[in-house]
Amino acid sequence: MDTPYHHLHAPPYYPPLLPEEQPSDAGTPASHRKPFKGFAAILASAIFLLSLVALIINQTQKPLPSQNNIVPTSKPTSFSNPEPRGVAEGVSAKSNSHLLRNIKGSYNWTNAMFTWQRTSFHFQPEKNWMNDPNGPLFYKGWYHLFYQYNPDSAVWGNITWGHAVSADLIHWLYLPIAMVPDQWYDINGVWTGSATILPDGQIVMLYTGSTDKSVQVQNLAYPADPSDPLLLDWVKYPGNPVLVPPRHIGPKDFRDPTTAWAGPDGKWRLTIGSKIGKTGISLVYQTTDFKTYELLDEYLHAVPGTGMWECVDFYPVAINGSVGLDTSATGPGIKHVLKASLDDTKVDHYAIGTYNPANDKWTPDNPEEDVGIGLKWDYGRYYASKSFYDPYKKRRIVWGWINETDTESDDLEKGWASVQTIPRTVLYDNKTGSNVVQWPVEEIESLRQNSTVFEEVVVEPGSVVPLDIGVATQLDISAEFETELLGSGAMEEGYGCSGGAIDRSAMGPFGLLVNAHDSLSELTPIFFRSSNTTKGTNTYFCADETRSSLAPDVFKQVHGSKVPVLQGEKLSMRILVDHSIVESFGQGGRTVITSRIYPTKAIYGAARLFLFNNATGVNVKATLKIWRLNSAFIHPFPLDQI
Ligand code: DQQ
Repeated sequence: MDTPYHHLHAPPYYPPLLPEEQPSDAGTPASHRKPFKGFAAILASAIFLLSLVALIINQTQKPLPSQNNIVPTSKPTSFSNPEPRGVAEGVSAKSNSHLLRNIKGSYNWTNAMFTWQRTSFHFQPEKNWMNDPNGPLFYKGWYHLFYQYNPDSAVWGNITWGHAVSADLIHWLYLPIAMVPDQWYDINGVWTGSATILPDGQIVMLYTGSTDKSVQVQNLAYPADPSDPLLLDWVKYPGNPVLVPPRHIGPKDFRDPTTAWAGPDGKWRLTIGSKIGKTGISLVYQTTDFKTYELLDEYLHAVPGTGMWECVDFYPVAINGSVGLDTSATGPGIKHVLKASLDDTKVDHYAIGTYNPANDKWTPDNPEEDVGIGLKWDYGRYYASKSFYDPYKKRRIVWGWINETDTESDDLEKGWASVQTIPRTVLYDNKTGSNVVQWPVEEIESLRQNSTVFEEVVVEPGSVVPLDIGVATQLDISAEFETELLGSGAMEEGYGCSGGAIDRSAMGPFGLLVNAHDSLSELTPIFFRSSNTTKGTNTYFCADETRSSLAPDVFKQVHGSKVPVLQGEKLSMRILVDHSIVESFGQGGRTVITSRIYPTKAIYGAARLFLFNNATGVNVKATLKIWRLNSAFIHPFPLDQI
């Protein structure tokens, strides 16, 4: 349903978002100041006129002066070997070299820039490479996160299971590696897997191993000491592998077992992603003991043209309810979400549908919005997500891997790669009936420090308003927008996110500029754009990375999609800014966009926040509450003290 603009590369030089004037100073908190009117309106009109001039000039011209500040260097880059890492091992591209193939040049990164990119409250290891979240679970008072981890380097390879625990999903403590590739059946990597908690509390961990011959098999592991709340030691079942690829499945197309769910006959089921030709499929197995399995003839589901399905996730959601459901829940009032991570495009897609426990088949509610051809789980840099049911707070929580869009050589230089999203709760959206809503877990609010409120700030067409909150690198922003039509409101077709924040139309774009430099030479717009079409009003929620960094060796895209806005709803967004990660939730989490950005100037004390309105036909009135967020101070578990 979104346009395929994600293939577009940012132009090497770009026009300014708005004219390079000093932004109008209207961003004083509501408690201190009233929204600007008289003088500000004149100023805004002047800015608007200038912006029109700039726009006309930009249509016929050439680079922004600030872009010319980039001094080409002779630093070697990793472009000489564009073969994506991991292909030989039987998984697809795990690096981003395919994205960067057409980008020339490299940037003189400094250690200070790299250090600033590290997050303060998102989970990331102390160093080296991380990818998929694995086997999340809640056990004896601790949330456990395992993750694909290379202990030796900042690039994919030698994959082990990193491990961390937290009592609140925010303050994490690193633990020793849980599993390493040390058996013939996983010597090429302890790959992705999921946990199932049996009714008696036993933990069953199933994971994919890449064997000595790079065949993908499924293995069973369990805690060595179930009385240990930290689950420090893991035992690999001596009878591994418990599953090998069935005859009709490629040896490298069989991975990532899901959490198991119990059927009405008491048997457990689990599903494993694969493909037949170009058709993405999800195989279903039944088991009673997790050691022996029966493969069902029918797939849980298959979608032609979607390619290999990785990291399938499958779980129930309540049609009317505000709590999550255990993976085995079925019955009336329940729908099932099927999510697949599409290896070909590196995008997580999902659909909502009905699961029939009698034949273990799932049918999408809307076949035109089937898995892989409809909704994306997150429209930004996000992949390989995995959910789990939290019995403690009765909620379903999903994790996702935020991957890098810089070069491998830069990752090696900075010594780490990738971050996990803030864990998000997932609920069926019973207002629209067509999507889920994702929302940061409530525990993130424990990091909130002082807040600033801005009430009804008017942002006129073509203007930028600084929000006076000081340094803006760790924020939780909640914003609502109303628009006032100036004129008759023409019909417009065809406007979405793809043109980014400089593509002006009557009713957008408008929103916030995060991680923005005072000069506006670096900024990341998170915005709405509505258009009145012959079929009604369409609204898009978008994030434009194309001006997020002056560095040329970073892949920058415009992300986003249509977002449902119901009668009487105001436009609303929530944004978590954590240094180089921006997680944006549109309309209560109906559309979510994660951005990984690499500013060079808008960092440390120079990172600022602005409102902007680049629409031509509406005034925007914004009301915001902005919290500064504390750091989560993620550090090693003091094992020597227990
Ligand atoms: N990552 C794992 C695989 C999975 C892929 C290997 C998805 O099990 O298919 O690191 O990113």
